[in-house]
Amino acid sequence: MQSLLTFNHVDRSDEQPAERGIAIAVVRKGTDRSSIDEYLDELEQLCATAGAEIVLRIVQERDRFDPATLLGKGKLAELVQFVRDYAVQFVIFDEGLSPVQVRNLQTALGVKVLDRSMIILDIFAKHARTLEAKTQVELAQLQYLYPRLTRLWPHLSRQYGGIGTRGPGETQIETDRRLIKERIAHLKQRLFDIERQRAVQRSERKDSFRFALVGYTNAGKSTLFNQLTNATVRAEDKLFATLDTTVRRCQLPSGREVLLSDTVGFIRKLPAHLVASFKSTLAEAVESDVLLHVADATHPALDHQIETVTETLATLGIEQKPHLLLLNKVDALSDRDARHQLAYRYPNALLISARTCYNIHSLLLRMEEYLLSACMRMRVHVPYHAMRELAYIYANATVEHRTDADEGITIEFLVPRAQAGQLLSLVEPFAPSVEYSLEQS
Ligand SMILES: Nc1nc2c(ncn2[C@@H]2O[C@H](COP(=O)(O)OP(=O)(O)OP(=O)(O)O)[C@@H](O)[C@H]2O)c(=O)[nH]1
Ligand SMILES: [Mg+2]
Repeated sequence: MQSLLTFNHVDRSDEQPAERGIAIAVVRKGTDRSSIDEYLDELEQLCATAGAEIVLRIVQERDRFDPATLLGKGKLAELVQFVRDYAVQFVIFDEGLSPVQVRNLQTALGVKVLDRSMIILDIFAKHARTLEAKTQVELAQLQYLYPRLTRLWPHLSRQYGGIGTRGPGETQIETDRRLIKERIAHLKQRLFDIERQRAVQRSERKDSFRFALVGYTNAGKSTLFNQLTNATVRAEDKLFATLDTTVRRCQLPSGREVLLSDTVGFIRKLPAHLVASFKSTLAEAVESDVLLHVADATHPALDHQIETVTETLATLGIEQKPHLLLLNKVDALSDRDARHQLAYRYPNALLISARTCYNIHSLLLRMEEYLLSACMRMRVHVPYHAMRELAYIYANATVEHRTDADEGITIEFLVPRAQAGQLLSLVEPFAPSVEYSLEQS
């Protein structure tokens, strides 16, 4: 898929220079310096992932934002000069810009003007590989683009020309709008079909206990996923290396198996359209039993990243799900004190390293505890004529004790709560008084 919005991606191997740009944060007076640096560092990293380089950073503190240009007049004039002096091809704002602001700024500066959402969409477009991810990204792009469609955009009919034809007397923009609307409807239908297939796959896995890795982008989710499941999901020092969801079996120390999923990461100010169009990708996390929240313990903005993830989980309506915070990359912490401080600040978290496998066994034991706490313990006497039911119990529960006697077999087993009802109705005909209790971890 082509990028609709921002950079013409260059293959880094063909030695074309990266596009150069200026990054700007417009903040309220009194915003602390470390937060501003954090925002700009991230914006710079986003640009680098998209294939562009930031050559200058500008901060403007204001009490009031100008609705026409966001920046004040004086700062804008200064910026015009910087654009010339540094010979940059674009200017990027950390804030979301309205369509009018983009147009006015572009006119004043004479170069491409971008905001954070555009660059995130651009990276998603660059990294999307599966049909689902590509469809989701294109939908988000078009929904973002639609209200911004002005004469400044290149004509879309060139890209989507095959879908509709130009009606008599229509202006180019009207044609573009109509093409986009039709394309959006088409993409939504395609996503609906993909989601239906996914729902069938998920319902086939309904009986398994499911863990989902979630977290800020680049926290190490895919690296951990590969360690826990022997998979080979792409893990790189790049933002949004993963855009789709993979599910694999994971074996716990007792030999019990659970399912684990790896998915797209979150980021501060993730464009709302993206979250909405990635609904089917995130469904695995939404329907999981327990969330494993992976955070990069070495990142200077650790607290903010954890907050952002918690907020995104709330947007998805799953902030109340049982979850475990994993502070990853502790192998890269400079000293022992840093680990102690983290353990003190986050008493419920587990410090791990996906790279060196530090504390991975403890993580598996914690996962086992979650599994057991969601199980019921049952004791049933099965007569010898009910061997099919016995086989069913063995296939769907974890048998812990078994006593063979003359009149039948007494077994004690753990079964996930979700399946307990079905199992009870199966064994009831020959075991009317089943003993059971909720397993405590
Ligand atoms: N030092 C160290 N680096 C790690 C560890 N875990 C992951 N990394 C590195 O962190 C970077 C990101 O890892 P990924 O596993 O791709 O992270 P992710 O959360 O899946 O990222 P996205 O899919 O891009 O959101 C890679 O360069 C990894 O090698 C760790 O325990 N220690
Ligand atoms: Mg990943």
